[in-house]
Amino acid sequence: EPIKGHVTFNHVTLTYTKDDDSALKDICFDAPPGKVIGLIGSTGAGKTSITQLITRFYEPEIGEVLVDNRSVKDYNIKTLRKHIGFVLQEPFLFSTTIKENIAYGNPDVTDHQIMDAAKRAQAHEFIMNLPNGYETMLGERGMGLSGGQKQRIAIARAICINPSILVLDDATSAVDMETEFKIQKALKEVMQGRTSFIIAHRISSLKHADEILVLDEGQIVERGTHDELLNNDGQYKRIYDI
Ligand code: DCP
Ligand code: MG
Repeated sequence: EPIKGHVTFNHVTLTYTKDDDSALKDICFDAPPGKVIGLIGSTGAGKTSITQLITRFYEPEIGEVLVDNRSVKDYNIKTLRKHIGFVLQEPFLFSTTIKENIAYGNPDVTDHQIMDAAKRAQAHEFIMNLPNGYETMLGERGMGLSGGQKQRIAIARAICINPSILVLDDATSAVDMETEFKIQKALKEVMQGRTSFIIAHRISSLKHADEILVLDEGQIVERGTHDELLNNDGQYKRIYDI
């Protein structure tokens, strides 16, 4: 049956290795379908770990992770993962054609849908400017494309997969401003109607989120909208002022 994409964390604690401190401590939040959750905090704070619990790459030591009010443990893992799309800072690309890269994970997709996804991902134009267009062969890990172009291919793929839950892990770092603008536009398109988790170091990428969770050493130290957090005069405000 379809997944609406309602994600709930109930007192989640995650420990990677027994001797280490917990990477996540008592994390609670509720992300209703279609809402945008921003995750911010210093390196090692636990942002990526949160998203990897949704896909069950890891299991919490304490607490539970729910999708549509049902524990992720009760899902068939393949079914669950089919509904969750990832756009990562270092997108996963294969040495095959651009077309195959966009269609990856979605064998039933048509050429028309591939092109439509690429247009929405702000990728169609640069693809058409390549000598072989959609048939252009990529090298290992997408060699031949810039970081921003690879990201837009990954966004086009996510649009084709049509996931209910979307994770954007640091998707716009390390690109110039014009490219960032194009990627932001593409992301807005792919986030449409999906529960989205935006992980960012820069506040500009997540200030429109419905709720922002500020993480520090595995704990949520502040939460709220951009405006609420600026009024708090806490860690978020300090990141903003830098
Ligand atoms: N960790 C670990 N083993 C893993 C992954 C993470 O021991 N397989 C540890 C490293 C950090 C903590 O867990 O101490 C949280 O790691 P995250 O990757 O979740 O942290 P962030 O995503 O917030 O960091 P960054 O901004 O660098 O991506
Ligand atoms: Mg991370």
